[in-house]
Amino acid sequence: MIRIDLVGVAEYQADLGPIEAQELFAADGFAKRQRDSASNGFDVALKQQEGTLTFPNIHGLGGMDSLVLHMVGESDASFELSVSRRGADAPIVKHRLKGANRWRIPLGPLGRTESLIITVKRGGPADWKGELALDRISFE
Ligand SMILES: [Ca+2]
Repeated sequence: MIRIDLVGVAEYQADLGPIEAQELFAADGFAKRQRDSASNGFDVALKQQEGTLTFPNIHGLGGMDSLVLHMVGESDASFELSVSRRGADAPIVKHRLKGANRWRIPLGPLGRTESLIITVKRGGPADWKGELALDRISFE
């Protein structure tokens, strides 16, 4: 796929294909990491107990209702995932998940443009050993 960058900084186009996690607008607790097996050669790895990733102004979401997370990591790493709209107090969803996987997270009907914050929190001290990273996100 040829990716044509039609949007500027802090703007994403969800209907053109997956959004690379390393193209995030802002991150806290995550670090960009080079990885040959990752989509486009990079992912973002969680370096602390908890981290957030901000993707503002995601366009092209009309008719979509789910976020798909392409995670990388240990199969037994458990974590809490929450997805929020930027500026909102309460998350749209909060789930306990386990393992690196492709997770499809139902969010309910999305507006044409959304600004989302993804929060990942490790399950506990035992989960510190496992690596946990996000390669890319997409919407369905
Ligand atoms: Ca990637």
